This record gives sequence, structure tokens and C-alpha cells, in this order.
Amino acid sequence: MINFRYGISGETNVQGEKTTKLDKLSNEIFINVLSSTCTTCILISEENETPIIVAKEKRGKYVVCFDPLDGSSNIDCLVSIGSIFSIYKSSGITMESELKNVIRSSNNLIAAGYALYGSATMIVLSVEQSVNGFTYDPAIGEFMLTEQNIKIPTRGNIYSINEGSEGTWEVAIKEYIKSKKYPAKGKSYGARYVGSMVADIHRTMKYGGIFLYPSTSAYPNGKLRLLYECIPLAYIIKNAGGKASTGKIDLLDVIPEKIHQRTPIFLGSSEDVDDLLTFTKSSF
Ligand code: AHM
Ligand code: MG
Repeated sequence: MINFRYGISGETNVQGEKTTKLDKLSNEIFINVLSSTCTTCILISEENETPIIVAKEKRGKYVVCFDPLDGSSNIDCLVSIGSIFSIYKSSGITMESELKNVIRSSNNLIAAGYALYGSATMIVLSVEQSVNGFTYDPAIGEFMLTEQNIKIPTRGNIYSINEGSEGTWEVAIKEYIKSKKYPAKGKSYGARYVGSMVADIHRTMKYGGIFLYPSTSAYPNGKLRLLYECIPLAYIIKNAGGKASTGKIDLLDVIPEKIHQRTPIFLGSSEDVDDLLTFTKSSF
């Protein structure tokens, strides 16, 4: 029996989570490829406790933050997983001491994207306020532009949240979900939750609706990490015409203080996020 790429690696990452063999392998690939392009200076990975400083002779001016393999709990059962990244431009060849200045402003964010390994493999890339999708064609080994200028519907009819944690949500979140399950008029929303953020966000972009990861008792500041999960996906969703919020402020207005900082996140169709904010703004 050959299963060398499944299962846990036997190591624990900086977040205290058990890493899988594919987490480790994909992190190594990201680091090796990015640092050999001669365009990057600092790499921030979900899997590394501290920023990775690219060797002096290969240093360029871009800072890249990435989650090399998102949705690790779905690897062994063959459910969709992904990779997420954001790219910041510094004014020169940034040193670790300057890192805070680069990542503190979303004005320095020049691109973000994700790869989704689903029924097909797709890279969704957002640069200069447009969002485009490239599907991998195995026959020629290339990514082809298959979805141009992606726009998210202004309203959907799906909510996406881990409902197992409902007992520990704030009242505003409970009330919002209740309003979608038991609407005063019209049809109730459907529920979909893959548990791989990339897959849940890709569906939300295609079909509309809202994705929520609020604070819970297990994760008082939310589970998802600002720099390599929330900011890139918020940037993409916003450039596709949607909205992203912490429940209080625009997600892209959060100033990162620590590289593994977490935040509650609510993002998707603009009207769906607006509905949610009517619940959270008065109580958060
Ligand atoms: P990971 O980067 O270790 O895979 O964790 C992030 C994942 C997200 O993809 C997903 O939205 C979330 O964790 C699911 O968490 P939960 O199982 O608590 O619902
Ligand atoms: Mg992740």
C-alpha cells in the first residue's frame, strides 16, 4: 500500500496544529520557488513562526504572505483544498525591521490570489482591481484564462459557517443566522460549509451569499489568520464587487500587529454582508 503523501507529518506548527505531510511539502515548494525568483525579500508562511528572509544575493522587493495548503483537515478525505497568497510591494529591498511598515497598509498590497484544487485546478488572481480565473489544462500543462473579470452576485441565498460552534457565537451572529433560516417572508437560505476556506470562498464568489468565521469560545479572536487567509481573500472578494468585514470595520482597514494575528471575518455578496452588519454594528 502506497500512501506516502497522506497523513500527519508528526510535527506541530507555530499555531500548535498538527501538520500534515502535504502541509510540509507545499510549504517547502512555496519557499523554494518564491526565493529562487529573485523578486522576493521576505516570505511569511502559516507554517513558519518567523518571517523568512531571502538570501541577500536573491533578494527583490516583494513581500509574499501565504498559506501553502489551506483546508488541511480535508486532505485525507479528498475534499477540495487550496493555497492562498498576497503580495506587498516595498519601496526597496525590505529588511525584517521594515516589514511592519510594508504590511501595515493595504495600500502596499498589489495582488492576491488562490489556487483551488477541486474538480479542476484553478488559480484566481486579483491585480489592479480585476479578478480573473485560470483553469489548469493537463493536456498542455498550462493555466488557461477561463473566467475573465469575475464579479460576485450582489446577493446570494447561501450562508457558510461552522454551525457546530453555534452555542459559543455572539448573540448578533445567532440572530443573523436565525433570520436566514427562519425569514419573516420569502425563502430561507441554504447552508453550505466545506471547511476549506478557499473552496467556501470560491463558491461564494460564483453563487453569491456569505461566509462567516466569527469568534467562538475555542477561538476568541476568530480562527482565521489576517495576513495569509483573511486579507488576500477579502481583497479578491472586494475587487469582485463584494464586501469583507470584521463585523466592526472593513477587513482591509485592520492594521496587522503580528504576523500570525487572527480576526473574525464575514465576507461575500455586498447585500448579504450589509444585512449581517445591521446585526453586528450595534452589538460588537
Ligand atoms: P488550515 O489553514 O490549518 O487548513 O485552517 C484553516 C481552515 C479554513 O480553510 C477553514 O475555513 C477553517 O479552517 C475551518 O475551521 P473549522 O474546522 O473550525 O470550521
Ligand atoms: Mg489556512
